[in-house]
Amino acid sequence: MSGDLEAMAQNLVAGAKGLLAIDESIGTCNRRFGRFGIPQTSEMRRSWRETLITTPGLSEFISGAILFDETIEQKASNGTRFLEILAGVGIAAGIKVDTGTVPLAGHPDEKITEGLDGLRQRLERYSMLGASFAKWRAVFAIDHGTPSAASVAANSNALARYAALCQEAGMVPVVEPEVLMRGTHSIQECEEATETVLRSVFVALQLHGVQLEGMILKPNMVVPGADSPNQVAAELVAQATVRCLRRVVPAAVPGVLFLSGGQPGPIATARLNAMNSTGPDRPGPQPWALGFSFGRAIQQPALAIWGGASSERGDAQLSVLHRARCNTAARQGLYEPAMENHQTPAIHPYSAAERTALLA
Ligand code: 5MM
Repeated sequence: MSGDLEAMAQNLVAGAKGLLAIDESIGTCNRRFGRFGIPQTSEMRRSWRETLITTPGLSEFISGAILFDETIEQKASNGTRFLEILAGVGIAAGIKVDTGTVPLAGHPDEKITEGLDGLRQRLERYSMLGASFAKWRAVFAIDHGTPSAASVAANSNALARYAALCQEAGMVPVVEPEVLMRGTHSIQECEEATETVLRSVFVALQLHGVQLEGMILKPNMVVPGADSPNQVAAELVAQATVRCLRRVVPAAVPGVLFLSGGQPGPIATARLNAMNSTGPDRPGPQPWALGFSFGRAIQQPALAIWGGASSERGDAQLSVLHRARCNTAARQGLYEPAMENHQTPAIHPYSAAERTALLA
């Protein structure tokens, strides 16, 4: 068993920090830019990622950033490599290594994630560049008859092969099986599907000899479908999520860092907080750290502020810092919705004096 992997995984969850997912593929990033009329160019994507990773004070709340192949060798406008910037503030660099999803043969409504071909060589390159962890995402939609046993088995096997290759390369695998929020399903249906998927993923991980102490799980929270008429309180999401995880996630796994999956930032934060709080309706302490590896729930408000304009960079960074800070509070059960009111007016989480200090 590699103590290095275990230590690296522990570092990713230490200090109530979490991961910042900025690994959108070109298509996804462009779609998100499109909503705000931001030019869909390589230079704008570089500039946005520069804005995110140069946020002053980010490392107080963020332990690692998940990058994309296009980004990992990019530089800030002053010529400093992104990887150097991250290392300079003690943020670990990760890399998305799946190459996206395609329809699963025989199951045209479902997806299989690709990227295993040549992965050993790609991991070697990313590791040489300085990445210490990697990420692979599998997706499962809840619908009539889905997720099917075939898609669960095929994606679990791919996740396990990816994770084993990562550990062989000395990198921590972040294993991301995502039951999508899209649809009208109930929270119970989500719990059932999530349990089925996670159970299968852990059987595959153990079959492939993946060291559980040296990995991170990045699942969805157990929530009702985005279009379900039966939305529920944060406490219910926390109870269902923790109940589901306790049935299937071995205690040896150091951290469960949730994806946000399209939940608005403050809602994802409140749900995470409920999982980490104690009290009669709250789940209480668990064997693994319960944290965050959010993309949209940290980036979205900031992206709207930035809008592609360098003049808005400072305010966008304050928004990133605010969401990261709220999520770190939620990891400790210390988040209160009133923390959102510190944004004046609606976007600024800090006083004028704090802003000046942060941007200095
Ligand atoms: C589920 O998406 C992951 C977490 O982001 P959210 O918190 O926004 O849900 C995210 O890391 C995702 O895997 C990447 O953005 C890559 O997505 P694409 O669609 O570009 O492969």
